[in-house]
Amino acid sequence: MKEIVLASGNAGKIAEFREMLKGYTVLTPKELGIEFDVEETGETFYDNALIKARALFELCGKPTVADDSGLCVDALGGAPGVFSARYSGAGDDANNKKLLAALDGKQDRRAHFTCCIVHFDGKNIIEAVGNTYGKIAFEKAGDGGFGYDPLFISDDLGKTFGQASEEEKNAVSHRARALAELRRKLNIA
Ligand code: ITT
Repeated sequence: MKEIVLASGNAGKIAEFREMLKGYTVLTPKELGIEFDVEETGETFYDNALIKARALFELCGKPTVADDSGLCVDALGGAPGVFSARYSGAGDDANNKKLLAALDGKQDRRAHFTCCIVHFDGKNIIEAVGNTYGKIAFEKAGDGGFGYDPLFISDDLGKTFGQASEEEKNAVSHRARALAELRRKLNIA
């Protein structure tokens, strides 16, 4: 089987990539004994995913795959965007509070999650993008998922990602959609 190295230590992401990339052996830097911690200094999701995929390729010499994702809120000009993880500087709870404060009094609550995946084999770059659309709630609902999930009311599900089961979220999520596009581009049946 072809090997591919995933630039992440996030257990949930690793499981999702393994599930979606059947026919590939998905390895992690940790499994290869590689310390991998790259600063995401890019201005776009694509830049950050490419920075991670290239840096990991330099370290392991095998084809790599990396992703970057985040929440883009229309009324905030697309913020927090690439800064989603670092929005408040103090973790998920504080990020959600900061988002609610930023939208205080605003009626336009439209938002989307984006995920950009880059596959790099030392020569060619393959990019795959997935989006999922919804609205930012006025207060948190549900405690499933992570990050902004309790505030994101999915248009597809009619409830927040925090209220959704893992299967429900994975059926419509930005990451699952980007992975589906990557499968198509890699010709995985
Ligand atoms: P890596 O180690 O793989 O980089 P990460 O948690 O930093 O893991 P991302 O950079 O892809 O992952 O995610 C950036 C942030 O965007 C993440 O910390 C959340 O705040 C937000 N985010 C991304 N996908 C999300 C989702 O499905 N649900 C809720 N929040 C999400």
